[in-house]
Amino acid sequence: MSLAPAPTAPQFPARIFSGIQPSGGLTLGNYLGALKRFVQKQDEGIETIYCLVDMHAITVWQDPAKLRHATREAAAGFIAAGIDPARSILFNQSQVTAHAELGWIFNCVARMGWMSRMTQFKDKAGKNSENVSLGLFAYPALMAADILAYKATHVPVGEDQKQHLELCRDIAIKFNNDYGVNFFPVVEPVIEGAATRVMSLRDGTMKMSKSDPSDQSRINLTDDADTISKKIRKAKTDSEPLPDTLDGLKDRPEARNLVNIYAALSDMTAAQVMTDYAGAQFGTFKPALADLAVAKLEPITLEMTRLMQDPAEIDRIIGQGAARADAIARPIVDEVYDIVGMIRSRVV
Ligand code: AQP
Repeated sequence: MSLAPAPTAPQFPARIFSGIQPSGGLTLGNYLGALKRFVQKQDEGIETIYCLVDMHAITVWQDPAKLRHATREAAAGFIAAGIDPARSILFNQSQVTAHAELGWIFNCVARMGWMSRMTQFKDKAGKNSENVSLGLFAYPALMAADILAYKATHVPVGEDQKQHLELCRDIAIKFNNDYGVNFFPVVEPVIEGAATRVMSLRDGTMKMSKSDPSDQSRINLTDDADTISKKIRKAKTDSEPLPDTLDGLKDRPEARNLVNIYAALSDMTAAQVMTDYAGAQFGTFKPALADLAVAKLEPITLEMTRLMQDPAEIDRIIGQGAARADAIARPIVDEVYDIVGMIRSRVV
């Protein structure tokens, strides 16, 4: 699929940036909403930069040993899913200081009112908003820095990140206006596919999430074939057969979710799945979905396990990616300092 031009093109050539938090193991939601599409973009030959956003992960408490493990495991997940570190830049955020530096400048561009409207902050903070970290509140400004430190033009994400990308656009526009420049592109979200919002297997109205306390709510990319099958067979559904058309799934979120997952895994549309399974009971549909999920995910899981046996090699790959990312971001952020009026005269 070709990319819609960013509004400020052609000054900004197409460049893709996206990231995933190593705040736990990767889920089927991360795979279908993000990773699978990251690989498609790479294979279309567009310049692709993918980041394990460890600085975002610590906006909520992370045990240091688990964070290190999750970062390596996520890198292994990217590679096992088809990201080629020679063609895409793959690295962890904290190794490229441009992110934190530009993040601070964007903290001074973004407005409190904008940030207060972010639904993900409200969801994650819940009733506890006085007690969560300042970083969790500022998260979308750092996310804008992640993207704009590379002047990325397109950002493939799941549906849940749409509001953060709108804020990224607002930050770019305000920076350009405040300083009278056309420096940052106004990014285009790329939200495509049949599963832009994979829902929990226990509650079709909640997003499948790596931090959901119930492991039964999600499929982890580290789950073995048996576990994947069991989770799908036990997924919450109603007792009606599948209808003939998508319209018939309107008030059946759990059924709709399983159809979407089937469609995304098999590269079909949800409407095509309905045609194939019209009238089918879940006793038929769930085993078919379980077989499909195992066929698609098991090779990834096995390759992740193999890669995780050599953590030093993973560190080497993301270290090399960080050096390549830094070479792009450093001059951009240095130019930002200049635009903002900061003196850069340190003797090196
Ligand atoms: N359920 C989902 N369906 C579709 N896409 C999803 N993504 C995440 N969950 C789903 C997409 O994966 C990318 C990386 O997301 P993230 O891990 O950085 O943050 P998140 O969206 O907050 O994911 P989680 O699993 O819910 O993490 P926690 O529990 O740590 O907050 C994004 O493109 C996202 O859209």
